[in-house]
Parts: sequence; structure tokens; C-alpha cells
Amino acid sequence: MKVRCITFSSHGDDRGQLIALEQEKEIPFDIKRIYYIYGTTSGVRRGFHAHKELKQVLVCVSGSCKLHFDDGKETTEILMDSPCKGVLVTGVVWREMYDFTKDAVLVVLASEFYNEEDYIRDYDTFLNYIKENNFYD
Ligand code: T46
Repeated sequence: MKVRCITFSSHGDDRGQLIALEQEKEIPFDIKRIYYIYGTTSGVRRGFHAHKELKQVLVCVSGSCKLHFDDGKETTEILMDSPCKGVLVTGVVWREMYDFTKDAVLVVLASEFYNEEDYIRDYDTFLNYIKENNFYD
């Protein structure tokens, strides 16, 4: 699966913690866009889509949430409970985000500008897309 956990180094001292993310270092693509999900209504599940081209790094900088990924062959669940934990997504992978705590802030660094045409928002269309493009291999 084209989903990989990354551990970020924290520059901690007696004042607290600081994590720096740099293009071509912690983030293996040019960053064109950053967005964050916060104030999520309790019990809500978001996402329900895949991207055709977009690469992303997701970090839960406050609180926690869970991520579900599905590449059509296997699925994985990742608990995002630390600002030191990033998830790099580079393939055509179905994703859902859930179990957000009240204080959760999920930051996403993205390789492309927002483009609705890059989204596949229907699960059967996603399965057909990866089959047609041999992304199962
Ligand atoms: C993803 C997961 C992790 C914009 O106008 N610009 C943007 O850059 C984004 C990301 C969204 N929007 C608008 C489009 C919708 O009207 O914000 C609204 C909510 O977006 P969406 O329903 O796609 O949000 P999620 O939480 O389902 O998915 C988002 C990202 O869209 C997606 O790229 O991988 O977070």
C-alpha cells in the first residue's frame, strides 16, 4: 500500500516542543497547499474518496483521530495521536477519517492545488479506476 508512517523529530527543550517540516526533507514533494480539519462534529466520518495524482502528508497536531486506507487489495487503520507522527500517501488510495477528539486538528500538506477533478468520490468508481490502470500490481 502506498501509505507510509513517518516519525518527525521534535526539537524539545525546557520551553516545550517544536517540529519543523521541510520540502525535500521530511516532505518528499513540493508543497503547493496546506489545509487543516478541526472542530469536527463528534461521531462524524469524513473523506470517502481517493485521489488520482495528489500526494499528501497528514499530521494530527492536536488531539487524535483515526485514518482508514484502502488500496482495493488491503486496508489499514492508523491512530493519529502525536504531532510527531506523519502519514505519507502517494498512491490512489481510498481514505476515511474518523474518531476525531474535540480538540483534534488534522493538518494536510499536499503536492497540488485544490482540484475537484482529482477526486474519486464513489467507491465502485475507485475500484474500477485502479483495476483499469493496473494499480493492483
Ligand atoms: C483529503 C482528506 C484527508 C476547498 O475548497 N479547498 C481544499 O483545498 C479542500 C481540501 C477542500 N475544499 C472544500 C471542498 C468542500 O466543499 O472544502 C470542503 C470540504 O472538503 P472535503 O469534503 O473534500 O473534505 P474531506 O475532509 O472529506 O477531505 C479532505 C480533503 O478534501 C482530501 O483531499 O484527502 O481531507
